[in-house]
Amino acid sequence: MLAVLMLTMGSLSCATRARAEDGYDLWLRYRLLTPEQVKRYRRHASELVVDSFTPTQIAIRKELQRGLSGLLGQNLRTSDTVTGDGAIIVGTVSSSFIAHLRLDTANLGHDGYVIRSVVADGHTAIAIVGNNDTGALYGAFHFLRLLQTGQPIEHLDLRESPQIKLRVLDHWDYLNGKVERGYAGASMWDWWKLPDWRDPRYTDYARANASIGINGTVLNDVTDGATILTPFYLEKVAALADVFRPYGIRVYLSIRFSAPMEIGGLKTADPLDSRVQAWWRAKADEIYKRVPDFGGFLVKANSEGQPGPKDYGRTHADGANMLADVLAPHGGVVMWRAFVYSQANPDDRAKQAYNEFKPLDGHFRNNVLLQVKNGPIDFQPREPFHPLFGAMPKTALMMEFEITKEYLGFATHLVYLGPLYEEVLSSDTMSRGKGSTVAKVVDGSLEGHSLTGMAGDANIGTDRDWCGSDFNQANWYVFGRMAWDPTQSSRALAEDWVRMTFTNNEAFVKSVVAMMMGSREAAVDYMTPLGLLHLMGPGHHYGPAPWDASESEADWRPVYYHRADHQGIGFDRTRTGSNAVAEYAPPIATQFNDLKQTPDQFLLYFHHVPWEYRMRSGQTLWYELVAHYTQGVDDVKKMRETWRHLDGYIDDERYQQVATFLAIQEKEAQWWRDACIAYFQSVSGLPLPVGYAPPLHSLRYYESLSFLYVPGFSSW
Ligand code: GCV
Repeated sequence: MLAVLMLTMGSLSCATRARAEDGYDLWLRYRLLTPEQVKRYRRHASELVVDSFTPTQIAIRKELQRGLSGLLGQNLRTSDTVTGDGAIIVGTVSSSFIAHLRLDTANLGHDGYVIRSVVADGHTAIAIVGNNDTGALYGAFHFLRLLQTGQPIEHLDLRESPQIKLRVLDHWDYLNGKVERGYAGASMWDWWKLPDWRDPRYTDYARANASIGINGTVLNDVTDGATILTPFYLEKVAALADVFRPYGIRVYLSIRFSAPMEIGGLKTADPLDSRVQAWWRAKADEIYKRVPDFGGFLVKANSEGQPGPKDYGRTHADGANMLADVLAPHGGVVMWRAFVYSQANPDDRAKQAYNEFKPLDGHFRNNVLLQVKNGPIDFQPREPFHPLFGAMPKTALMMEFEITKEYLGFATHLVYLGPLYEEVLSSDTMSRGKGSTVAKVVDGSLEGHSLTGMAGDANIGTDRDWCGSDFNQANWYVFGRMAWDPTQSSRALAEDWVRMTFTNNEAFVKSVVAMMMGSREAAVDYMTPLGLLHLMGPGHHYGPAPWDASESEADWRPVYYHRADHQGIGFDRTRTGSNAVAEYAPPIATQFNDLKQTPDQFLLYFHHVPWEYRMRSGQTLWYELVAHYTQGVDDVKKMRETWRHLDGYIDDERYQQVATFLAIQEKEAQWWRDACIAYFQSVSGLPLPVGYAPPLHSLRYYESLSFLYVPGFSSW
């Protein structure tokens, strides 16, 4: 009997462990620390002192209890006074209990916090004090992170406040449950069961976001239609807002510009029409009645077939301002997307958003943010920064990054996006002299804007691990942390994430961080090196198709972008070409205009270059192209090798999945390399450089591949 019981208990604990390590817990795993750490930390975490019972304070308490009991293996006493050494005191600057500690909390900033080692009532304690409840929540998560990553907590004196005001996830989720460019299952929002059933996953989603400072969520896709604005759905939206509120997260909605016609019975959506304005005003009032802290609207207008103000001969500013006016009395904002280009316009697609919006600088209301993608084309593995950054000083520009890996290998490729975000944010626009970085445009400091924002197109779905792979979680994580402070190092954030998600084992951390940091460059190399971009398969964007000219529109075709011919390759955007360089500040324009000064990584983005051109390395362009493609594949092989050596450091389930996904990545990297080399060789007519293996298959084979039901493509 005892044996049976032991067996059952054994398999139970295995089952529990397996379930617990399926990635659901993200970076909030709170597993028991080492005995030495537990001993060291327990002295500082014996009781939890709180004096308020707001929903956020209750959430803080729950999180600290959950975190500390997991990490330290002991439950915390809760009390309203300090009874001995080792108390953790949590509150806000407005609490009299906190005031009594006499901490310097001046100029803490909205949602800021301090974490200080203090003496309270004669006992040593740690005070976590927020400027408001949400700040205290952020402080609590920061405190837990210190323990999770093995930091000393003996003499704490930390002070933090977000550098960017709106830190938002944009979900490209449809009401029918699909997720555009989603590789992690279906939409998390179970619209059908809402508002009654509030899946506990919504709370865990809010916890995860709050732990990295995200304070807004746009629930639906920018092309989702108008139905979300009907009362039936607004009631459901309100239920989600209720779940997220204690975690400091506001809900926003993507709206369709033609909603007054689609669900309002009007004959027009002209923003200057008074009936249209009245309809939106009433709609805004209705929303705020249900969701008093509603954040506002996200709008994709006159872009890729979406309706917009230009349908009525009005400008983007007319459209945005009309919506801004109805939201302003409630404190809401409009996030108006600058991702516009038109196939009717023969000009270089890279120039079109700038040409459209630059003249509108200074024409937007002060509750409008112009949401600009990081690069001028569309979230490619590498693009130069968008020329609108630094070019519209009188407009609040918010950054839009893509977290979901539409162009970077979907769920399976290990590509850590921190270096991409960091590269863009640290780019110098030179718009106000040296040091005018994109980060300073986005955090408002360069041009004196207080309304600031950063949006990330989410990679989250119903998959148990949320993001389709364990390593994709790092991209959600790094987005949030960089939105909090856009000057942070992607390496340091990768390290935090690895420690919290896997283990503090130094050998593991070192190897995995190095692997993550090199992963984006590897993907650039095996997909689109030397400034190439947009070489992927049509529509679904899966795999290589540099030959493809099947898309209906010229600027959806890879051949539009690489322009390879017998002489050379690349898009001439110099002054004698499309002159896209002129959209950058003069010193940058001069640099990019000059073939010799253009960094290799942007070479073929700005120049059409002969195949035999001598690169900085002394090798020809053709040689370098083949070398980069090959390097990308070799780097993935090295990543697999690194991972092979890490067997045993973490749970088997996550280990095996990463190992298998890396094998997929190697296979697909090889495919990218071979297909691209086969195609470009067919155009250049040049022999492969000595020492480089020929593609595994013929060009015809690669061209013959076609794929149905690729995930994330909404048109199936
Ligand atoms: C939401 C790219 C993507 C689309 C996306 C669009 C956008 O074109 O492929 O899926 O649509 O960007 O950002 O609006």
